[in-house]
Amino acid sequence: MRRNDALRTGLAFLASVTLLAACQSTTPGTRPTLPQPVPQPVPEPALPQEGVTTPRIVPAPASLVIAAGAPFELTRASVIAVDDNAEARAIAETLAELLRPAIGFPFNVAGHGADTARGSIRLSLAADRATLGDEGYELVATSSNLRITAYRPAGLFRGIQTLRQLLPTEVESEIGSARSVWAFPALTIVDRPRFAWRGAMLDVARHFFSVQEVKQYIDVLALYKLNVLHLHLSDDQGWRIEIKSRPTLTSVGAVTQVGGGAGGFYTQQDYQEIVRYAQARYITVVPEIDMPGHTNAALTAFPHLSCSTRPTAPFTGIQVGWSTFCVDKEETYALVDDVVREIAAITPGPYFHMGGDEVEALTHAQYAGFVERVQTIVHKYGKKMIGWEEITKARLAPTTVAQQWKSDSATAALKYGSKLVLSPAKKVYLDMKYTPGTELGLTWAGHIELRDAYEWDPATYLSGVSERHILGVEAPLWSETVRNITAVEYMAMPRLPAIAEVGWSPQAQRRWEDFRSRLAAHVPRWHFLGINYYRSPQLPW
Ligand code: NGO
Repeated sequence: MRRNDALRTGLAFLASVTLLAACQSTTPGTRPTLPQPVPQPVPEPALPQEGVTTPRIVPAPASLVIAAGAPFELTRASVIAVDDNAEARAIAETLAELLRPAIGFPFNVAGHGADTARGSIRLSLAADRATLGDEGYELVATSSNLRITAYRPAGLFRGIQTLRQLLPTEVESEIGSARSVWAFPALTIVDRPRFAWRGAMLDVARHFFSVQEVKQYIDVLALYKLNVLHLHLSDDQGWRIEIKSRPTLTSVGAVTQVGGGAGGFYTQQDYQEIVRYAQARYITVVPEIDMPGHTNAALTAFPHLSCSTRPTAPFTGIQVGWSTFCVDKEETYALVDDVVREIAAITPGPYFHMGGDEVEALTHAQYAGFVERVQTIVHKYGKKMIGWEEITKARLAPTTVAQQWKSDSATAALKYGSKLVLSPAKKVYLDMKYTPGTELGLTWAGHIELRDAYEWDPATYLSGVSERHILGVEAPLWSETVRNITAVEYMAMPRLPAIAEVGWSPQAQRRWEDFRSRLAAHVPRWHFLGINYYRSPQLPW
């Protein structure tokens, strides 16, 4: 039968909805039977058949033009041809591993010169495509083949996420799908991110998350082209990373968490495993050691460095602002030096996050002096510093980044030539409840439904702060009420893809109505991937 080239928006959407109806979102808190959803055969639309899916890409590409002519279709003979470049080849293998289980075709990875059959995929690095930037790519699909071109390997990796989303959702299944046609319209996409920093923060201090759980979160970040994983590695309730020169930080400081559970910590080897897993997905890990406040766990190991208003003891509550290092003691800086040195040595990314938020027990001068000394230590170990917006009380280096979260105080960073990462709590704090009825989460910054997380423009959010001052956006997920990865996903999905689009897509391209219908088509994908989510009434189910 000849293929009808017209887009079948309605039919593709109908197929998604049918699949959706067969599944239910899971309540947070436990991970019951979700991880291996039973792939439901998607009923093929009656007429015209074909199974050519409509592009529903999140984040929206900078430019997408559907071409006339027959669709692109994968075939049993499709190969993945790739440049003679180790990184590009690894990306090609990643793509082949994604496609094989569901589709069942061999998808051999071949050299660039390979004589590629119809339906083949070619991944190329092009030195003359600098305009695509580090993460941009061009994807051209025709009835004969598909080509992804990038200037850097990261661009190829982002490009294969787009390809993944162009294919029917069953591509995410780990077992063979009944689908016979794997096709989407001929098109050209030219895409690159709006902001260089598109992050997600996970608080592993209030509740500890295993390496496996962090990897699961990284998988979600990768699908939505996020490129920074900020790990909040210490707080009053727990110190979560091994420091070999200071073993008591973990033997004493990691033993509990909010609510009194067992806590835990990453060995340096564990941390490096997370870093490598993220790196393979072109995601930079930014480690945070929060100081001088939020340090009770460290102070249980080094009580003589405590200038807190209450005695140090394991803390399992959620009150903030009361703990602090003695910033006037030299020994404090020796501890900070050891910590920064060891973490910097196992962190390939350029940043070290010093926290710096919510210090109520120090004077302005004491606080600013501390931040400036930590900044010097961070530089000594070859990293740039980032800290929460309070650090703008200190004299910052131009390379230091201030992370806005609650007010416009971050704008003080601009006078030092520093840039901002925007994490406005009212928009992107993933620990805020969606509605008053949400079981998990806090409410101090309000309720954040999907639309709230989506409808804002970083370039107009703070007066006096324009696009060029902004390095990017980041969605923190504080874990006072969030105990495991299923609960993390419940709070992150569907808001995290919304924030990913805020960070990636040109503002002029973003429309709420369009976004919500694109995102709704992703939900069956989450079912296949075993990703939990909140069933927002704002999505067209
Ligand atoms: C604040 C606070 C955190 C809390 C969080 C809860 C910042 C930067 N400091 O954000 O310690 O966990 O709110 O929403």
